[in-house]
Amino acid sequence: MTEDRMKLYRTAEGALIESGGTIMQLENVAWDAMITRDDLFAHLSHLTTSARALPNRNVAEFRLKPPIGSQEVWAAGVTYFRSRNARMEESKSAGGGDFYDRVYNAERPELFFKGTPHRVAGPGAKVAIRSDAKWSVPEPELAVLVSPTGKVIGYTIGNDMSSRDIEGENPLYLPQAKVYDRSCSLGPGILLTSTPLPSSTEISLQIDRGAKQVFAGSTSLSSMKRDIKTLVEYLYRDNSFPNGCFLLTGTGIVPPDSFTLLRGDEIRITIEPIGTLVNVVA
Ligand code: DO4
Ligand code: MG
Repeated sequence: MTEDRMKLYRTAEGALIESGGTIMQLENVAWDAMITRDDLFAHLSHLTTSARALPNRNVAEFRLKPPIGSQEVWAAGVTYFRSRNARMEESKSAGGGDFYDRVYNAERPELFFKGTPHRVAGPGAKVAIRSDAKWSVPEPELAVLVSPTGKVIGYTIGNDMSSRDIEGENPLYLPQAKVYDRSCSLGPGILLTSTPLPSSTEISLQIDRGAKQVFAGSTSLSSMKRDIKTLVEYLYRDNSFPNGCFLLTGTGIVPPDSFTLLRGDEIRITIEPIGTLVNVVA
């Protein structure tokens, strides 16, 4: 029977497919060439017929790498009402941030450059907060893998680490608040499905400090104001991605204003059909 979903992992031991509860190893895979195929789902379904099955093995036994090759990472912003409100609040001293309300309601979405592969941390790796920031948060987001032709071919979890005080001081500081070493994490793998993810899909965030949980929250894709296809359409308008790209689709979970990340905090982001992305703050 053909599965209607499978997961693809990039590991230090090679590429793996998880399908129907079985892990299979792919031999001699060129990651970039593979994950930029428009027919990735069909291609992997085909590969599973000849791939080497690894019975009784668990993905957690492998050294997972971020599922990115040479793609750029981009992000959408203010796609949830919660994010609009939080940005307006944080930028009060910079004039009230009515531009966040305007972009929330505008036809054109906010899209910004988030990073290059070397700035991206993988599952279990360290993410960073800026040394000159006083107010840092993770942003748990659904990330989509988009092919060079603009087709959404897979889903993963993204963490858009952000410096809220820098972003709130002046909107022109956004690139500094958003783009720095280890400011993004992706993983644990790429979910491939024969149909788009349902709007009931939940995203949850848990932050632990030592043995204590210091924040937990959740949202669902149904609270996202924008449609993913339209975000991609805007991103690809007059803009080419020869190796495809990853697009983070915005956060709907924002910890209270009194919260900032500290070194050593463990961030767990779960999107049920994809898995859990765990990172510790460096
Ligand atoms: O404009 C600020 C960034 C918004 C963002 O990253 C988000 O809503 O997720
Ligand atoms: Mg974000």
